[in-house]
Amino acid sequence: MNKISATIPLQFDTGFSPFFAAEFDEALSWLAENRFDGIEICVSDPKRVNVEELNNKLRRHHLVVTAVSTGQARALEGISLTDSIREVRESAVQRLREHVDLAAAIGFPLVTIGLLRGAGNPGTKDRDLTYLAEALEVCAAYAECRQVELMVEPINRYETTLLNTVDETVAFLASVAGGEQIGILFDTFHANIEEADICHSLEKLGDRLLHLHFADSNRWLPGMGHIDFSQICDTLRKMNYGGYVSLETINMPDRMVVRSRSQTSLKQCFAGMKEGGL
Ligand code: LER
Ligand code: MN
Repeated sequence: MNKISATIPLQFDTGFSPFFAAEFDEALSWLAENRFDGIEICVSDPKRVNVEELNNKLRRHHLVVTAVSTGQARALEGISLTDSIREVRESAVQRLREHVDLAAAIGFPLVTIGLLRGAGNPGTKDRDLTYLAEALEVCAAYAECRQVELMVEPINRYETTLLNTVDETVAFLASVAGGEQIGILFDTFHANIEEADICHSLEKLGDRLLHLHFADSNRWLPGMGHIDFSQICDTLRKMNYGGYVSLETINMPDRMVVRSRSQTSLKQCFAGMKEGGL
């Protein structure tokens, strides 16, 4: 089995976690009790994080931060890397720099570029991608100096017009100065909508794959929809994937079920593999 992690909000609530931000300490105990190795934290404003307190809590629970999720800044404040207003784009780039600084202070987790890139607009796609390339160029250079790795998450067409598939994302990053240093975060929920063959897309990524979000076809826990996770886990083993598998599901049927079934859900994904264990 790969190392496992789950999304937990640090400052503001998210629909992708069975814990509210105010329950952060309870979430850490739950992760430790359920033998998670790490935590993916949703952070909207990194400057307001008490780094010392966070590091102490993580140490007490023997947890590492696997990734810093950045999309809340757009959801809550409306900033994005592709906004039509230059000052707004600049504030999104500045925010991403602050996420990188936070990562450098809490053990160098990966930093996600998900919905902070914006939802895009079919009519302005070329312009939006130019803005995104300009922003990523600045952020990639900043992250490299601080030894922090960035990763772009292909996201399905109903949430953004920008970078829906693995192929599109890899080709786009090849056109960005410094883009070869940016990895890929692969979310099985998005991939189930956009990829012709989930396992083939994973294989093509090879070492470019830095992190995974696990959610089923309906975004419930793995095993509660129709994605074949045993095939995915088998592919990860063949790829010698050494990164984390992180749960990012909605709270269905309700958050107490998500809490009580998370560990079993992940175990079953890996137990279903055809050849041995990870
Ligand atoms: C959004 O759909 C998602 O999957 C998140 O990981 C991105 O912020
Ligand atoms: Mn995701």
